[in-house]
Amino acid sequence: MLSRRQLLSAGALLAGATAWTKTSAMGLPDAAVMESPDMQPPIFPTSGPDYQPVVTLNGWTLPHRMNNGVKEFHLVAEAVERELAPGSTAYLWGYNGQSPGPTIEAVEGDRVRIFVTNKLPEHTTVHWHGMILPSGMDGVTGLTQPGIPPGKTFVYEFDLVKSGTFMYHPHADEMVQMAMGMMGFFVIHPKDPKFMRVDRDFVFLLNAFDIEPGSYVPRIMEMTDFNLWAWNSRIFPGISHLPVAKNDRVRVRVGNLTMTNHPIHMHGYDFEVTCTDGGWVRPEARWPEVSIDIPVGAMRAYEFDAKYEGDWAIHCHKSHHTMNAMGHDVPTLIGVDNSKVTDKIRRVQPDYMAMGDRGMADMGEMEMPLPDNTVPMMTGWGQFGPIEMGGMFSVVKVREGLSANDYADPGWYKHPEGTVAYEWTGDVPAPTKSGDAKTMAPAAHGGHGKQG
Ligand SMILES: [Cu+2]
Repeated sequence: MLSRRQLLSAGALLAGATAWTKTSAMGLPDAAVMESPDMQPPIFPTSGPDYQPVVTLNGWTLPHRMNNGVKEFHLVAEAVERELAPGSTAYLWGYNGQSPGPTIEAVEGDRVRIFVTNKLPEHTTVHWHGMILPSGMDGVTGLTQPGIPPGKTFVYEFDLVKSGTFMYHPHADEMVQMAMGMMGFFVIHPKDPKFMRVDRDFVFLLNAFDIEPGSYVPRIMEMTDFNLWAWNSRIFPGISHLPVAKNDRVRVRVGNLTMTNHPIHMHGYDFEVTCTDGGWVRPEARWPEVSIDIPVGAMRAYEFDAKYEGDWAIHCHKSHHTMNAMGHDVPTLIGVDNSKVTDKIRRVQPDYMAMGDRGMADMGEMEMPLPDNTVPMMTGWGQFGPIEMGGMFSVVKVREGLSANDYADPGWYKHPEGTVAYEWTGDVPAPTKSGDAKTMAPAAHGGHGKQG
């Protein structure tokens, strides 16, 4: 009944990972299915106003078809297997083969018709968060429509009256369905191709799961103590890097559908919030930031000119949110001498390792036996050693000479000589190009910091 085949979509080959559920025989647009958790290339417009398409971290854009001037999309709500990071898979609910669902992209002024097929075991709806539309298209079970029963397809149809960044998610058994990973982005590009144009435009959703180490299904009743903090249902080191060409104008759009706020911090730059899910921020209303708190149920987009090359960390600044599954009831052992009790425990459990008496950094490089389907609490390697992160962490890689729309990983940054922190061995530091090391030392100038 459901035949899947590979095909070219909108001129872009999606890494051989898109299949389709053939429903066109029934008059519905085919439903594309993504089988890969990798970041897919952007889909450029082939008709209508030009725009710079977004790139979804570890995600993809839903292809559409034109039908008498209406853009038609087909979302399928269904159970999915989502790889959170290599070595860890979760059994979630999502759309078209993945959680989150595909990003929907269209243009201000478009009319869209979105078919939603429900393959879940219970009813669902789709709410179009932040969008201006007829009340009956708002997707709230009971209030604006009956739930879409299992096996049925409903149609949402409306005009896109304003550009911006929006989200979609169920408004039906919301606690369960969002805890299971049902959400996606809806980006409406401005009709004027020059308005708010950028060179690279990244989108990702913040989401959180409570999955016991060794198991696969989130605990849907959890309210606060989540153990997996994810971007687009991925955890570090499974999150895509953000490759950027030097001097690109870059936008990063971050939506929060978790149960708590997340201060997203990016190193190396200051930037300005240019869009919320309420709309574009006027230039005179913007202010500089280096961390942007993303409130619950909200979206913030920020922009910067990629002037500074390097490998710049981007992460949630809540330090527990850059950890993978961990026990929160582990006692603090800093300064405790474990050696005697360790000897005793090893008599019955020879693999036992005492942890935490010097801090937890040892976790970053150790190979400890873990339950199946579980990645270490802090992990990932950079060119200088273990990165000791997990959860909501990635790297913005700003490089000279990346070609436009090249999103391949450029590898680690080659730091110019003399620009990496180093161990002091008692030698007099050599003068650097930007000034004499001795005259730059504040002490030499009584703190005035004049440069020579
Ligand atoms: Cu956070």
